[in-house]
Amino acid sequence: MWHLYQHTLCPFSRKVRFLAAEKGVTVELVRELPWERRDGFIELNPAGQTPVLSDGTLVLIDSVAICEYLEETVERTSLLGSGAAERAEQRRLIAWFDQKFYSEAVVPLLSERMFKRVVARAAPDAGVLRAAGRAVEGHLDYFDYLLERRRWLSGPAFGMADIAAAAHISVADYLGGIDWDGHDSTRQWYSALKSRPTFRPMLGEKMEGLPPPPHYDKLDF
Ligand SMILES: N[C@@H](CCC(=O)N[C@@H](CS)C(=O)NCC(=O)O)C(=O)O
Repeated sequence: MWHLYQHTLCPFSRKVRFLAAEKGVTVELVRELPWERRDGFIELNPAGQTPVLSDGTLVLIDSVAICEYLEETVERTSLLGSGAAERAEQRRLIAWFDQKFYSEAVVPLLSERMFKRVVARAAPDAGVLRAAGRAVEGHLDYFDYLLERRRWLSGPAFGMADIAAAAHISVADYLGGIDWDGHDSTRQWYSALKSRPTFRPMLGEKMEGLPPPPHYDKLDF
């Protein structure tokens, strides 16, 4: 049995959970708060980061490595695409979310709205939140541009780029960081993702002391 050490507002954990569900792989969730640096967790992953996937013998670390492991070992429709060019485009967009969207939008939101409220008990910095809002707006404009030309983010087929995107966007949305007005193409695409039975369970989870905005788990938002 696979155990996934994860945190509900960690986008990398959400990406692995969504992908595992799409692949039909059952994982038992272990709640891990990385900032607590629990000894047993540091032994498992010296980097102290979620997610970690382990079956008790094999320990897989880093969401990209875990997703590619599941892609290579589970016989199901490929979520990376069939040709080299398709896979390159999927990987470009996965990196976009894991690096660019994460650092410009998710990190400031997590730090100001989650960490400061739940852990540090400090007031959020309005300037940091404003800059994150501007960054999100620029990203949404780009996703609209792509989705006006493609059915899914990387092309005609649903794939790992959509999974990575939904993981990061859902965390930003939970933290009230997304203004959907004027972004109908991205909103339509995200609504289709929200309705997938493999993704919906995550939208029902709440972090104690930090409720999401009312539209967060609605299909019509
Ligand atoms: N490249 C890693 C990034 C994982 C990551 O940054 N996880 C965050 C939580 S979302 C974390 O554990 N941060 C704690 C730390 O870096 O010490 C992956 O894709 O899994």
